[in-house]
Amino acid sequence: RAIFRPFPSAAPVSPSSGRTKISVIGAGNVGMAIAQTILTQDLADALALVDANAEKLRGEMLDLQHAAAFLPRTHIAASTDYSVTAGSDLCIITAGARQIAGESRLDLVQRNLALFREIVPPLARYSPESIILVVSNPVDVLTYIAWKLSGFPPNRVIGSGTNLDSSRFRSLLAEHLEVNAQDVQAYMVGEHGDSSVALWSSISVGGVPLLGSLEKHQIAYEQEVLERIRRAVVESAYEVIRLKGYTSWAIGYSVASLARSLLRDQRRIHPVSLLAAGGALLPGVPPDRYVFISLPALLGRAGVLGVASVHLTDEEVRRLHASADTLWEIQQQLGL
Ligand code: 6V0
Repeated sequence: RAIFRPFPSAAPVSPSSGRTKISVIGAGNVGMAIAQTILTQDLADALALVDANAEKLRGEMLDLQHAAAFLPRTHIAASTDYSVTAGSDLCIITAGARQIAGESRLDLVQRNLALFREIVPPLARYSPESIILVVSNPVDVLTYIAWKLSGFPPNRVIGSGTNLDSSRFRSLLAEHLEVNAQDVQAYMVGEHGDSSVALWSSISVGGVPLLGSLEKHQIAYEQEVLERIRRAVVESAYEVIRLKGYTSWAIGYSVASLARSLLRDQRRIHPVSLLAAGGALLPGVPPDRYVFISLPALLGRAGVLGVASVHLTDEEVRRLHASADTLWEIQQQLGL
């Protein structure tokens, strides 16, 4: 069985000028954590920031510019006008309306759809060759919306999806096993957030498959312990929000690692939200159901290059289908 399933229309991207430009839309907590991680990790020659709040935006730009003496040289610009993003290689969208108490998920999506109608078309016009990376929530539906509004091929529209959930998963497993999280391979897939699916069979530590090794050495493991870790991953976001009001650092590093894999053609595997249904990637989902959901993807300069042929249990497939159905139903009501 092939390791990767090819992704539709992974057309090569025409070579850029050699200078790398990243735009971040939304200079809030998340956008600025991403911007600062991109700067410290030397991932771009030019960084453009866009936000609807002109004063806050200028303040954030100046504050970053004043750190120039401590950072790799990057041209930083900011404007409420999208012309500042022209010629971007990567456009990261973090702007989003926050959920109001009592508001349904659909209402939130509708408000963010209105926002994305202002954001995505000018981004696509000013940077027709770029990759769009959506971070705003609910990320899977908004990635679908960005795909529809941009007219870009699916390999160039990605949602940060369960990349962050997976890094939380790895860090909790590493803590449990007392090893470095960088040596733990583990994926969460599906819908970002509460319904994400932990792929237990994918976990390996230093190349040793975890469940297989426990079984071989007849070490009993409680299904309950595994479920507790999965729940802790889901609850960890709520805990951070309860404690500090928002999440920022982990999503900043998580998105910067995606930016590196994409722009430096690293061909690393990240679970990201991609056009998974409406094709052969989620067997059993009708081909005309276009849903963005996270699967482990091979990322490079052209965006999504392929999708890992992961083994899914019947229960995992059932849960992915349930998420795909929910997302599809929401999308049907958007009138896009
Ligand atoms: P925030 O601090 O409120 O920032 C949002 C920013 O968007 C503000 O600065 C607004 O001024 C700006 N904005 C609003 N409307 C527009 C517009 N039309 N054009 C340009 N800018 C606009 O929110 P925060 O930064 O904390 O979160 C941003 C989004 O990221 C939210 O949707 C979060 O739910 C989402 N997150 C997604 C994560 C993921 O893993 N995908 C993780 C964390 C947060």
